[in-house]
Amino acid sequence: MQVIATAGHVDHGKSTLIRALTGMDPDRWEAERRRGLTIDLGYAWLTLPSGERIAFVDVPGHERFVPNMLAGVGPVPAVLFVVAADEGWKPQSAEHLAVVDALGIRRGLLVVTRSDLADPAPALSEAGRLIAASSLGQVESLAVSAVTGEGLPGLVDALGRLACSLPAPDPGAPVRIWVDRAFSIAGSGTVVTGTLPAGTVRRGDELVVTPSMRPVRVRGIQALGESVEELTGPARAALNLRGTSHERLGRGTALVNPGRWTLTDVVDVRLAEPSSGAGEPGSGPRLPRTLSLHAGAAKTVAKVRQLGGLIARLTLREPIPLHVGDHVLLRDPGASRPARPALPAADGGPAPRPGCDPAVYGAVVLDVTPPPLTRRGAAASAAAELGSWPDPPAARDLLRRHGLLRASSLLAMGISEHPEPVCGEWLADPGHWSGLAKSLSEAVAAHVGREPLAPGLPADAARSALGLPDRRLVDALVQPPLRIKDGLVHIPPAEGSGPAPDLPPTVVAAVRVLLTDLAAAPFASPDADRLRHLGLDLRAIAAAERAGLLLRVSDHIVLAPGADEVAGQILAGLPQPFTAAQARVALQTTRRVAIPLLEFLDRAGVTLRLPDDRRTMVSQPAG
Ligand SMILES: Nc1nc2c(ncn2[C@@H]2O[C@H](COP(=O)(O)OP(=O)(O)OP(=O)(O)O)[C@@H](O)[C@H]2O)c(=O)[nH]1
Ligand SMILES: [Mg+2]
Repeated sequence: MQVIATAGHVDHGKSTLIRALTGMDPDRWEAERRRGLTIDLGYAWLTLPSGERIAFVDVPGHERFVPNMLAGVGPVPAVLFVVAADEGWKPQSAEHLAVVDALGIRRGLLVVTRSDLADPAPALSEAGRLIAASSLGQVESLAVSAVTGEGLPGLVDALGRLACSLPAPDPGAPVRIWVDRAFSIAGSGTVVTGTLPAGTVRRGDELVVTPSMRPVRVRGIQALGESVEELTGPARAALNLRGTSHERLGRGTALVNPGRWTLTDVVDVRLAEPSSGAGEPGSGPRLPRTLSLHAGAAKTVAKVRQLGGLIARLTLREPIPLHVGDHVLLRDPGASRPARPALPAADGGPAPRPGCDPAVYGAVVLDVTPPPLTRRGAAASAAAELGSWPDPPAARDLLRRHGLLRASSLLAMGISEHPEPVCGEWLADPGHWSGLAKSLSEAVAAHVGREPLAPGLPADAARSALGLPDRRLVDALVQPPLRIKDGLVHIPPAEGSGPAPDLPPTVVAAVRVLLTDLAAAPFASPDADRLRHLGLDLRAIAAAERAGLLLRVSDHIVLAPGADEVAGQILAGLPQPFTAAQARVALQTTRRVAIPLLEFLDRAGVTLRLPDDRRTMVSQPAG
């Protein structure tokens, strides 16, 4: 099954066309039939010659009912865009196209109706040009008359081609049925209808109703008037539910797989680029502070905080089940619209994008659980970070922002691919994880300093010192030379360093942490900040040197004992004589360390500085 929504200005013949195609009247209400005006969504379906079935969601064109239109179009992958031959492009043609564009809908047909009343050619070319500039791009277009039947067989063929061209979504995708009607049938109980964009729902499934997250059981499924055991999206579905009354369900609620969606009332989004001429590229449109937010068939109020560039934080009045990468639509219901939409320049200049409707903005969700923006400058740095994310964001991007995430949280954000967990189901950003390892060493060293006689830092204290959400993360962070025993994290004395009885335990602990750093990068001497952080002042360094725990190359450059010999061996491998720059590269260090180290080796008689500032080894090591 495919699901296609209509779109187009009021009275342009959408419902009449659906009736002519399907033989079913999408205007369900007596008031709609009496007034000849669609007020709410209508439903009808058609079986194509190929056997493929198309469910239509017929939307109202009247300006007053745009929210109903949005609920119908929100979850569908394709539209039937209707323009009347005798009226041409009208304000809600423009607004509906802006909606389609903001939602990122990429497939559709242009149908010029009422072609028995006027020459369809001008409407075909005008609408075709405007639609081509939207997310729909070039679409197949044709003229029909629902009254004479002219063009309808061609439309059925075009629908067949459209249906074939639509991507088949993953049948295993998480289920999110956007409810558009809920009622009660005597003898059956609660029934809801809605659009299922992707995934599979089966009889007997347990789903949860958002936003209450109350579980419900699927007692029965109907699709296009027939009972079925299971249904795969895209589809229109009518579900008979156990465990709830229809009053709890209504348009805007959704039925979702438990654990697969994040019910959220704060999201960070990337706004669609403003249309050409409406600002610098990459700079955001100026949005009102409060807008309606539409996602699927749901609607709520969003407070908008623009963080910078195209990035904004939306705070929603009611929570909605969302994934990273979802398209949402923001609309200013109060904005006045031009009586006549912008037309392409008479000189044949580029058509303005339909997004230039002042009242409709598209946005893509980047983060469904964004961290609070409390620090000074947090908004600007969030805008810079999120502005650089790809579309759609991946696990790596979210991990960089959040540091640590459970695989299940990531799944509820809509991301199933992720790196190896660091422990259990915890995933970590590599940079954040090595920072935590460093903080743990420091916390242990500081603890030894405060309580020299204590056997180690309790893992729970380490967890809270590092602000970790789970104690098992402490265990995973403990790596040599740190050890964990009986729930205590400690640093055993380094092998061969021997006892240093005259050194205060704070210094011993700090030096052990330093030596851990140096084990990984032997010539990356800690900088002044790191030394201060560890509480190692000049006196302490001198004492540690006397105890043979450190090699002091200069006042501010300290390395592990023996680093000078290692440096000598590396430098002997260079073509002689060598420059300071060559030495720096060979030692994989910075100028800050290389120059004092070379001077140290000069003083020790290992290297000789030549008049041209190059150096040569004084005595090559044997072998
Ligand atoms: N002559 C002629 N009249 C048509 C044709 N299609 C629709 N109409 C008439 O146009 C009027 C509006 O048709 P609807 O189908 O209700 O239009 P709509 O787009 O569904 O209107 P809303 O749902 O209110 O936005 C009706 O009076 C129809 O009879 C057509 O192909 N030819
Ligand atoms: Mg209608």
